[in-house]
Amino acid sequence: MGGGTIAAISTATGEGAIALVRISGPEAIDCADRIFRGKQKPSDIQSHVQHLGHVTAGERVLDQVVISVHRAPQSYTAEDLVEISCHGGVLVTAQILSACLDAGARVARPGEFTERAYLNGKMDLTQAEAVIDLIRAQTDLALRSATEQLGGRLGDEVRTIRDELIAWRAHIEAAIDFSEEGIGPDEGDKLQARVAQVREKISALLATEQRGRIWREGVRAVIYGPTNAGKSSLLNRLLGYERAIVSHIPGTTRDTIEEVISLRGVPIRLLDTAGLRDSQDELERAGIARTENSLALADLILHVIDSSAPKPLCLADRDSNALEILLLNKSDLPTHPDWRNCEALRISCLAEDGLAGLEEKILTAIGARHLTTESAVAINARHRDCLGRALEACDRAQETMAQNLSPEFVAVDACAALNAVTEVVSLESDDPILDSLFSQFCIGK
Ligand SMILES: Nc1nc2c(ncn2[C@@H]2O[C@H](COP(=O)(O)OP(=O)(O)OP(=O)(O)O)[C@@H](O)[C@H]2O)c(=O)[nH]1
Ligand SMILES: [Mg+2]
Repeated sequence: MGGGTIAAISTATGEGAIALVRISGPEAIDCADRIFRGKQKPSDIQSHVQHLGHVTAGERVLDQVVISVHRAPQSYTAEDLVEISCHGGVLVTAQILSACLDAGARVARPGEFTERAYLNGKMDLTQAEAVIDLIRAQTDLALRSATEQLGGRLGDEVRTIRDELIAWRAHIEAAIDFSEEGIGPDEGDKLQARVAQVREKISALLATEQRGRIWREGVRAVIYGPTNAGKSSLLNRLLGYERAIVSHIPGTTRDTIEEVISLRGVPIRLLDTAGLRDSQDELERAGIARTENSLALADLILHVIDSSAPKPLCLADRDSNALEILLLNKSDLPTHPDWRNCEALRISCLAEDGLAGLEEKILTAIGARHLTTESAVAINARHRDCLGRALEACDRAQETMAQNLSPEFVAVDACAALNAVTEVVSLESDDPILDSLFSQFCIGK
């Protein structure tokens, strides 16, 4: 936490056409008055209108800039906010930031602008989280989901559930207040029906976690197999360009190579790995150890075999629960008898044969039908944790009611469910989860 007026460079570091420096907080406009020279002082200019002028440090002109003032509460942070667009040089932006600091602002922490937007009620927590998702989105579906979440779709669904829980709790409390002998059978049925309904909605949201994880992080697909099978060739084919070195020398790939492709909007993180064989070479063995580590984290294994060569002797046992697709590569060459009756997808990276079938198979294996639904609502791990606790509380309440125990017990669970659901959209300002959430942002966002 920390109040005051903050400043940061909001554009990415490096040379660019323009860069943006932002100042937010009670002194933002005063700060701008101290460093901006133009026809009008920032404190006199109309909100949301751009003005041309110069940023100065003492007598020295640092750059010609365009400035705009966004007066509270009509700004991203709901505070007074000033945006300075300057030339996109590394040094010039650093000097403008430094002028802002000399004028009274302090350096913003990562995500502090968005954190203020959240704390000032401009957005709920799911929307703040959507800001990172949107910046990181690598495929169309991931982007759509982030945009919907930023628009408040997930927050709205969660608030509907919260409202139902509030109504449910009010009924339980009424039952406690007005009846001597607990909840009557009629009332009990109604309360049971209510909780069942809410429970259903919570489970439906929980079920979106898997696709949320896939949209945000992608499916980890590890390309695995013996040396020279054509693993790097497969990576290059799926990517559409020559990313990895391919050669007839076994043991070409040493380090793991990771690239993301989009299969019908589903992000797939392809990992090309060092081929497996008994090797005395220290570097190659380090590469093979990395292959084993990747397998442990895989969602999907693309097991590549050279179908023109005999079955390798040393295919180590793997420790992985991932789905696996067996690929007999080099189908352009005569098949070795060892593979003749093998159930597998036959492909040729050289002749570019069977690759469309492989893409189809990948999509089927990961259940892509569930991933491309109408609704792009998808919860993340933090939401799952909150909703999971809410679901457990509902289950306990149902059980308590079924056993006809005192409504006070039910009220405790109703309260727990309500609190857990509320945490999806808002946390107290001193909650440590907020710090870890906003620290994932870039500085200046
Ligand atoms: N005929 C034929 N050759 C292929 C095919 N795919 C790959 N190759 C050749 O097989 C050799 C090995 O290919 P790579 O892609 O480097 O194999 P790798 O599995 O990555 O090998 P390592 O990195 O050494 O483990 C190269 O000479 C490729 O040109 C194919 O479909 N048909
Ligand atoms: Mg390779």
